[in-house]
Amino acid sequence: MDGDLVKWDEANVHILTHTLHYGCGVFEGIRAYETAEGPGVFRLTEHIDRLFNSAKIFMIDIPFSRSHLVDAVKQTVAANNMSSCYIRPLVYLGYGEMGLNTLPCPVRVAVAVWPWGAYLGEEGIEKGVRVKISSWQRHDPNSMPPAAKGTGMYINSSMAKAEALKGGYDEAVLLSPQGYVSECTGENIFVVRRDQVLTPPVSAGALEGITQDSVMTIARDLGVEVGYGNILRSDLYVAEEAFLSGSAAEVVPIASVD
Ligand code: PPE
Repeated sequence: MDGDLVKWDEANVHILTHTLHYGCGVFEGIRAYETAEGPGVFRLTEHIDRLFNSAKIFMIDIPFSRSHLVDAVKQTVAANNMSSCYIRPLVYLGYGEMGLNTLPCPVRVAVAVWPWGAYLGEEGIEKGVRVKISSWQRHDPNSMPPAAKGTGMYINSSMAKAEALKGGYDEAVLLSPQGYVSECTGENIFVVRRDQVLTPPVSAGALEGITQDSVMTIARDLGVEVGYGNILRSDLYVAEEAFLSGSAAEVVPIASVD
């Protein structure tokens, strides 16, 4: 936290932490995987770059350099002696001044790590997940910036997730205000049709996923036609295959839609 290693039980914040009240903060979700040379953090630099972009969009000045935060992640993983783990860098506005003006708030940075298994369950990976089109819409880009991974933006995801789970589904698919498929609550979505692989762009309200980019790179390497494109709800119904991607979820097949 803010440059020091802090014991789990002592990693606390004040009740008047600004981000707790107003949701203005940015974060990342990263995984470290077991390798022969110890834990390897997957695409760490890209995640830290996206964290800085998110902060820039919200006008939050991170009081550390990119390389400092890259080191902080590596040190936190090493200090916790885990061969693989999930990593959560969080930039938040601390206790200082209340009220909606974020500019006077102290900017605080923490990196937490914990073991996190299959995000959508082992069964999800093996059999695929059942998804539902949410009755909640994804953010309008002029009300919440989809390119930013902002803490408060996830209220939208959490409502869609709870609705889908209560309805007996595993995950929700959100549509943009324009009616295009945007993404899932914490994952990007891909649709396969006529040997073409498509995934929604940021303009449809999707986060520019790093796993999404890895999937596209691997597809291209395999000679598969892949690209960003607008997808309609009906494209999901007639798709030959569909899947979702994310750091926490990894790559998970979609078994059914609605
Ligand atoms: N869309 C959203 C809305 C999203 O939250 C994520 C990651 C993605 C797409 C995929 O992006 P990437 O991880 O770069 O491939 N969601 C993170 C948070 C999950 C959570 O429950 O917390 C994650 O996967 O770490």
